[in-house]
Formats: sequence, structure tokens, C-alpha cells
Amino acid sequence: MVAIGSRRYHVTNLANTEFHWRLMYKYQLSLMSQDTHHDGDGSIAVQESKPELKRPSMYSVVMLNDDYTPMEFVVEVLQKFFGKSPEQATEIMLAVHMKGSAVCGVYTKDIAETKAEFVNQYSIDCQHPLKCELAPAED
Ligand code: TYC
Repeated sequence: MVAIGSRRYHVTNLANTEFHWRLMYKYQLSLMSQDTHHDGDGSIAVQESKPELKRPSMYSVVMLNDDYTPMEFVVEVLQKFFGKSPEQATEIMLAVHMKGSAVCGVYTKDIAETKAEFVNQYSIDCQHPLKCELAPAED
């Protein structure tokens, strides 16, 4: 038994007929659609459902202060990995220096993770303790 809307069909009795295949096709469409109604002539009007899109969660890349990383290196990192101008980079570096941390940028999770990993690995390679971490961004 197959139900399409309020109608019930005995599919086994219809096997291998053209009607059967049309029916199965309509049944599949009706499962996929949000909005199925019967027209007066017994046919079924099917409206495809809208794809459900959700905004991706966003993450801040937060830079942390330390006592050893040279200020020039932090400014270089902010320009290299976050596309900041020398002025913007200096401003963010000073905010980190004064407050303990500051946001370098807000990205989707994969991009934020990649940027933080790049900064952390580059800092290790250059033998500086500079670190970035992720924090869920507010809406
Ligand atoms: N506090 C460091 C110093 O005085 C500079 C610094 C700034 C380090 C920002 C890390 O994320 C940082 N040399």
C-alpha cells in the first residue's frame, strides 16, 4: 500500500505497468516535496521544497599576548596571514599588548582553524611563543 496525500494505492496489483512507474515517480516526488496537493482531475501537483540553507557558524581568531614575541613580528604576522595594512596590524598588535588578547578576524570554522594553525606553526618555526586560538563569534 502506498499513500499519496489522502489516497491509498495497492502497488502490488499494478506491478510493471506504466501506471505503476508513473505512480512511483509521483510518490518519490511527493516525498521530496513540502507541498503536495490533489488537483480536481485526480493528478497530483508537486512543488519542490526549497533547499534548507543555514548560515555557517562563525569563529573569531583571537591573538594572545606574551612577554617575548617582538612587536615587529606580530605586525608582520597580522599582515601576512590576515591581510591587514601596516596601520591596522599595528593597531591590533597594540590592542593585544595592552589588553591581553584581540580578535584578528572572523571566519567560518575551517578558515579560522587554518589561519590559527598557520600563525602558531610560523611562530614556532621562527622560535617565538606567539599564539592564536579560536572563539565562537557572537551574532
Ligand atoms: N607583548 C609583546 C612585547 O612587549 C608584544 C606582543 C604583542 C606579543 C602582541 C604578542 O600577540 C602579541 N614584546
